[in-house]
Amino acid sequence: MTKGQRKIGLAVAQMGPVHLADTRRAVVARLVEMLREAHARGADLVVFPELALTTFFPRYWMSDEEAQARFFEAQMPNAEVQPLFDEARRLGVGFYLGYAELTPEGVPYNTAILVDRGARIVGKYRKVHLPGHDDHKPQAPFQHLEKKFFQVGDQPFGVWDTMGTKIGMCLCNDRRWPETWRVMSLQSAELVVLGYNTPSVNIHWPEPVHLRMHHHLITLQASAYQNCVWAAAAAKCGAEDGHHMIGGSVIVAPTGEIAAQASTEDDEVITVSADLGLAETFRRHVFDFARHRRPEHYRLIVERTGPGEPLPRD
Ligand code: CDV
Repeated sequence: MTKGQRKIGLAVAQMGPVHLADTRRAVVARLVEMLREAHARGADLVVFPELALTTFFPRYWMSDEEAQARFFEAQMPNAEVQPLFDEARRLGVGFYLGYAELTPEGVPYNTAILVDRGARIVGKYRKVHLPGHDDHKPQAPFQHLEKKFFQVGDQPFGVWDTMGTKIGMCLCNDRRWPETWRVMSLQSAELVVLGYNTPSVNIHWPEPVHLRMHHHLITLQASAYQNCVWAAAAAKCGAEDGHHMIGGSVIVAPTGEIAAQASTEDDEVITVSADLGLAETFRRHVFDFARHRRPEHYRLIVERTGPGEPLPRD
C-alpha cells in the first residue's frame, strides 16, 4: 500500500496448465517464481487461481476418498506449500490462493485464503455457487463434479480489512452471480479477488466457445462498475492433459474498464497500481447505495431461489 495515495500494487498471477502428473512441489515453485516477479513489479498483493495446487480434478470421475487423498489439503500451510508462505513473508507480499480444503472434521470445500504481508492467513472463503453435477456422465467429454466433491460454503461472502484495503473473496462460478458482488459491496469492499478454472467446452449444451470469454469479461466489467470495486481475476488455463480452459485473467477498474489483461494461456503476471479512490468516486455519486437503493422492492431476491422448480437438463 502506497501511503497517502490510497493505492495498492495489485498483481494477478495466471497459471498455465497443471497436469495430473505435476507434483505440488513443482506447482508451488511456479507460484513462488510469479510471486517474485510480481514483487519486482511493485505488487503488494498477488492473486492466484482457484484450485491452484492441482489439475482441475473435478473433470475426472473417481470416488470421494480417492479425490480427497490425491487432491485435497488437510492443513494450510503444509510442508509442500510452506515455501510460498516463506517467500511471501520474506518479500512482504500478501496473496490469495485457491485450493481444495479438507477440514479436520472431514468436510470438503473449494476454498480460497487471503494471506497478509506477514504470511498470516487472515481470511478464508469457501465457494458458495458450485457448478456442475454429482452423477457420472459417461457420454460427456469430461465431468464437472464440483457438486460431488465439495460441500456448499458454510459462511456468507465476507470482506476483510487488511493490507490497507477492504478485500472481498469469491471463486470462479460465483463471479457470474450479481448477489455475490452486491453482498460484498454492501460491506464496503474496495477490491474483489477471485480465481477460476473455466473449461472452454460446455458439457451441458453446445455453447459457442467464444461466449465463454465474452461472459467472463462482461461479468467482471459490469460487476466491478455496479459495485464500485476493483476486481482481480486469475485463471488456470490452457490444456490440462488435453482439456482446454480459457485464459483472460484481468484486473478491472471500478469504471468497468479493463486495466490489465493476460495475453497468453501460460504462467503470466499482470500488474496495476490500483487507485482505491477511484471506487470512492463512484460510491459518492451514481452508486450512493444509502441514498438510492430501495431494498423494500428487492425482497424476492432473498425470499425466492428461482421462479419455480429447477428445470430438467442432461
Ligand atoms: N470452476 C468453475 O466454477 N467453473 C465454471 C464453469 C463450469 C462454467 C465457471 O463458472 O467458470
